[in-house]
Amino acid sequence: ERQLASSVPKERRKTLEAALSEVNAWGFDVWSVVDAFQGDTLLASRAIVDAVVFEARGFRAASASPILRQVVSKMLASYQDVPYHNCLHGADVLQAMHALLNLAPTFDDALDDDVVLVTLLACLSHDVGHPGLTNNFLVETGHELAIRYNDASPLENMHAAVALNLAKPYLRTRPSTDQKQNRALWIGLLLATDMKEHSQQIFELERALSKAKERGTSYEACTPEHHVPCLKIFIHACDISNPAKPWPVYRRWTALVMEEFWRQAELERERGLPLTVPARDATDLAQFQKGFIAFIRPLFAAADRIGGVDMSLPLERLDDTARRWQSGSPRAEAYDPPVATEPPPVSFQTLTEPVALGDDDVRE
Ligand code: 8BR
Ligand code: ZN
Ligand code: ZN
Repeated sequence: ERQLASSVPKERRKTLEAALSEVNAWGFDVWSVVDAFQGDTLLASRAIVDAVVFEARGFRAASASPILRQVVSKMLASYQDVPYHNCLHGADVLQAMHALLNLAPTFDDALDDDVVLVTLLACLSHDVGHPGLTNNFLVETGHELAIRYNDASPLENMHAAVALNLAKPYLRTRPSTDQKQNRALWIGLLLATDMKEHSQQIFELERALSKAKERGTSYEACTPEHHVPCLKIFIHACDISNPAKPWPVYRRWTALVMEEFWRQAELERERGLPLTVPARDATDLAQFQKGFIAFIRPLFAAADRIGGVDMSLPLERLDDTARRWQSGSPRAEAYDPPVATEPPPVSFQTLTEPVALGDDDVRE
């Protein structure tokens, strides 16, 4: 099955097999797969997606399989080559979703196969075309994406539009009522990855949890009406789950997320804009990460209170990560980020029907 393994030198094949054998676990190390492919993130991402979707989840039996493979390839290829928001992040969120569903087996079993597959593909595609710049930057600079989406979550709207366009060949293999439902689910999941919705998502979940408690019951993931709300919580949790992963895995993601921020800060500086992200020469990494972890922890804690969902492992990891920053040791263990080469592209051309807005991406 693993044709990909043929592109890996023999001496690294064992390492790859060993790494992929952990693909069902929350502590899965994406970086060992990347290392086996000698840094080729596209090949590594393909291998991870294949291991989850076609092997662990067994979707190869689906009659749509060749179409599905093609859709997966196009999604991976539609990511840009930016430090953090590249195809590996998409594959990572897909694997995290698979692992989180494994930690919620009754919920997993209650979901239709169709829903699980759409959810995994939504994870894979949730940041397609990401230019490595924040919504805030796109809006402040009048980027073509901000113009197209009227300053309203331009990234997430673009991810959803591009992803659903690429998904058409797969969706068409389904009966027409499923097509509509699948499309709605996919869009809903992608828009739920908007950080702007973070606090509202927690607020609504906590309200649902306490309402159930007042009634003397618990809020159960398996209840059919709760499937979609829970999947939205799950995709958002997976999207920001790096600090809830083992330290060495988290540390490499953090180097990349910071590199992307630093490049944006350089662009902001060049344009004389106020800095909205930390600058390379002025980042208190421990402080920044502790702040981020404190911000995201309530989501994992609330999700843990959903009946049929076990967030204790992610929560333990999250607390472990926070403790490591607290104790001040991380500097010694710091992962050296890759040296900055080129700034990220500021233009965007993946959409099939670009809006004619003139040649300038960005107002000077
Ligand atoms: P996206 O991946 O959909 O962009 O949303 C998650 C956001 O959370 C990232 O853009 C990034 O701003 C933030 N984030 C993540 Br993920 N990990 C982070 C980290 N270790 N430190 C700070 N921010 C982080
Ligand atoms: Zn995103
Ligand atoms: Zn993301």
